[in-house]
Amino acid sequence: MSKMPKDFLWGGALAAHQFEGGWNKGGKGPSVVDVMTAGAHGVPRKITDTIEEAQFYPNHEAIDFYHRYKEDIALFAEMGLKCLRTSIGWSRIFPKGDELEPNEEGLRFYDQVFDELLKYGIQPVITLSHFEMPLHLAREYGGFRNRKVVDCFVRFAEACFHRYKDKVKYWMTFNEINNQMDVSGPLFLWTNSGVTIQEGENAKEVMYQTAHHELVASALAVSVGKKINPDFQIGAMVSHIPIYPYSSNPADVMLAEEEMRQRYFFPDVQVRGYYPKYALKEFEREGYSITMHTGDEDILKNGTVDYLGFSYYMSTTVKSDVANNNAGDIVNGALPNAVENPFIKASDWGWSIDPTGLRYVLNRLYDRYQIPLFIVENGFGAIDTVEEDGAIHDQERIEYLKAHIEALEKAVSYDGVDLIGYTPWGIIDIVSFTTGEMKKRYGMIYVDRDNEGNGSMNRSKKDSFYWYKDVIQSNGEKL
Ligand code: BGP
Repeated sequence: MSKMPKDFLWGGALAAHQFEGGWNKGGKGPSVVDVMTAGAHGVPRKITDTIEEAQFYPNHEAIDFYHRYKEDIALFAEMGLKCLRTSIGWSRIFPKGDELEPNEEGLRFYDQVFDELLKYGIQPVITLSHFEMPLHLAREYGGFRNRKVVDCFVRFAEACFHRYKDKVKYWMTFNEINNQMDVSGPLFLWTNSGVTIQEGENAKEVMYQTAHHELVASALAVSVGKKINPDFQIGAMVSHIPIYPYSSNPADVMLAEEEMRQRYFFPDVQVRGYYPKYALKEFEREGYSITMHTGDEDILKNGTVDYLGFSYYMSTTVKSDVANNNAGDIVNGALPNAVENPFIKASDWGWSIDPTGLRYVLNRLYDRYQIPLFIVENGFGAIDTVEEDGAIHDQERIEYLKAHIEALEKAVSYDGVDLIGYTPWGIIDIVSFTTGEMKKRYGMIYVDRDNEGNGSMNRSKKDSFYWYKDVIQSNGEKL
């Protein structure tokens, strides 16, 4: 008897700008990601001023799914995927972002992709904005700091909902909308493309104002979507990294509780439909002046989500009596009191490996929101070795995924959590978002391409490809 519901959505996760390539094909306009240089571990990517055609940008060609989508989707079907989470490139549909009519060629590309997926019985699970925005909106409008961009986003959402209303059921509005809470790190700028903080402005106040516009845009999109197809399931999507207290010292426990507010603020608004009191108290205490229009409260209340999608990679730990010793660490940058957790190991990129944390998070989120959850990212970035015979024995990745699937199965079968599906991140090797590298590989399908863009682009199956195929076929019994 399987622990998992028979209709559990075993899938894989991707994001347009990290694998499609075709950055200027089919009428697509430049996206903010198209001007992001490659970085490295601990070396943040840079956003340049202009697109240098000649200069290699990892996202320009990525793994060329744009031209190879039939081959790749056939491989996903061979794995037995029930769904594929990916995103729609906003600037494929609205090249500049402020046009009134969408780009037909861009819409047609996704028609072809979704039809190919559905041919194999693979459900598209679609994120509207996965760290992407047309460069024009970022540069000329200043991103979501400008309320006018709300209208541009809702127009983009409406065009997608109309076009794909019979092909896509599961949607999400913004990917990891909560990354911006870390206003000190580069994630803030990436998540909030185009937002600039002027001399003397308070970064957090700017962030909350920008966030308000995004939260209104998300809620409006939900309301519009439900009118187009009441069967749509539209979710929020957050990066959820639990924060543990280092000890039973009440100061550590309370610090962890307070820090968790930066993880809960966005889903609190998107799931419940109103600002939590702790945030209003912060605005009052810090003297933040957030411009909200009359009617915004009703928009938020009427645009609550149907499920909560989240990414889970790691946990973090805080200790109340240490100074900021994680400055510059992209993941812990926002946690000035972050310390190593002596009970768990980390990956080569410093991301802690904590499968129990996934069961913990599933319980905390389900208790807090009492709506279905969807793990839309989980994975192990690593350097893979191609053997002489072409085999790729990625046993570490298999162990990581096996342990996390055991944890989610316990949350479902033992704790009673309502979980829709599980889509491991990077089902095929793609460009790493934080570093712009190919060498940080998540895939169960290898792509012959390196950080400099060299390689045949040929695809090959790693050991994890066959392992995951068995997991899906056995509905999670055979791990
Ligand atoms: C999440 C993003 C994904 C993906 C993932 C892995 O935050 O939603 O787009 O990039 O992180 O991160 P990376 O690719 O940097 O290893």
